[in-house]
Amino acid sequence: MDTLPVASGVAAEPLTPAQLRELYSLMVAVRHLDTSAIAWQRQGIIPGYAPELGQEAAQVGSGYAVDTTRDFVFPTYREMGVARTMGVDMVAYMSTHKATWHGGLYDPVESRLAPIQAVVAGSVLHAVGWAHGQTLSGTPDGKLGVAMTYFGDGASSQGDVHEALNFAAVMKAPVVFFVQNNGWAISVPTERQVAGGSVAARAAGYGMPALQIDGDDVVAVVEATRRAFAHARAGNGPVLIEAMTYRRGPHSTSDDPGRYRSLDEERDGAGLDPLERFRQRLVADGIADEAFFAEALAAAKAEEEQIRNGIQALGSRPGTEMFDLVFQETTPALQAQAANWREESEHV
Ligand SMILES: Cc1ncc(C[n+]2csc(CCOP(=O)(O)OP(=O)(O)O)c2C)c(N)n1
Ligand SMILES: [Mg+2]
Repeated sequence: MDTLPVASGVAAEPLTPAQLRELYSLMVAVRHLDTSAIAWQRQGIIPGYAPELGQEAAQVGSGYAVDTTRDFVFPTYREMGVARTMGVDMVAYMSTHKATWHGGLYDPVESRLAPIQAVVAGSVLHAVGWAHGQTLSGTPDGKLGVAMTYFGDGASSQGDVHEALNFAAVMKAPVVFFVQNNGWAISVPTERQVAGGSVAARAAGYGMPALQIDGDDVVAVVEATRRAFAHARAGNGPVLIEAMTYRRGPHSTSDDPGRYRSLDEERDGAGLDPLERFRQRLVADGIADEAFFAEALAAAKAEEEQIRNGIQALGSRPGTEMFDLVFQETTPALQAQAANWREESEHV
C-alpha cells in the first residue's frame, strides 16, 4: 500500500555503495549486540532484555533516515537498533536493561532519543505533542523537525494510538508513525488483534497517507522513511509506515514462545533472515565481498565486548533519585514516601 503523494523536495538519490555498506555494518553490530544481550541475561549480567532478532532492517533502515540535528525519536522497549543507528551511547542505553536507570542513562535532548518506554503505546502521544511544538515555534528555513514514534501491531489497538493519529492529522503535526508489525504481541498473533489485518489501512480513516512496506528490506525501509520525513518536514502533516517484519525470538528474556507457536510456524512466518538477505544482495550487486563481511563482524564483536565491559562496570544509582526526579518541585506526598523509603531501606 502506498497512499503517500510524491512530495516536492524528496531526496530521490539512491543510496551510495558506501552507504549500503554502512547499513550492513550497522545491522551486523545490532544483530551481534542483540544476541549477546540475551546471553548476558542468561549469564546474570543483566536481569532482562527485549530482543529484536529479525527486525534489524526495520530498525536500522528507519533510524538511518533521522536527522539528529533536528528530529526527535520516541522509542518503545525494543528499539536498540534504532538507538545504535542514531549513535546513542550503548552502555547508557543498556543501563535500563541492567536496571540501573529506568529509561536509559543517555541524554535524550542531546541524543534526540526519548527515554525507553515500557508502557505499550506510551510514546505516541509524546511524539505528537513534541511535533506540534515544532509547528508552533516554526523554523527559519520553514523545514520542520520531525518526530518519529515507534509502536507495535499490538499497541495499535490501544486508545492512545487512536488519539495520537487523530490529533496529529487534525493539527498536521510533523510525525512519522513507524509501526513494526512483527506478527506478535507477546503470545497473541496479529490476526487476533488487528481486525482487517493491516494497521496501514487504518490511516485513511484519519485522513493520513500510509506506506505498507517490506520491513525486512533495509533499502526499502530507508527509502520509505526518507519519503515520509520529507512529507512531514515540508508541513504536509503526518505519515504512517507499517513495516511488515517478524519477531524471530521470544518477546523478552522471560518469554517462552514454545508455549504458543511451533518451530515450524516460526520458520514459515519468518522468511529469509533480513541480514542474510541484504548480504546476498550486496554480493550480487558487487558492493561488498567476504573480506568486508568478516571485517564488519570483527568490528561488531569488538564493540559488543566494550559495551559488555561498560555495563559490568556500571554502579548503582542512589535510590532517592526515584523520588527526586518525579516532578520539578516535590509534593508533600512524595516527601512522605521518600522519608518512609529512607527509614525502611537506609534505616535513618
Ligand atoms: C499499557 C500496557 N499494557 C500492557 C503491557 C504489557 N505488554 C508489554 S509488551 C506487550 C505486547 C506489545 O505488542 P506489540 O505492540 O505488537 O509490540 P512488540 O512487543 O511485538 O514489539 C504487552 C501487552 C504494557 N507494557 N503496557
Ligand atoms: Mg508486535
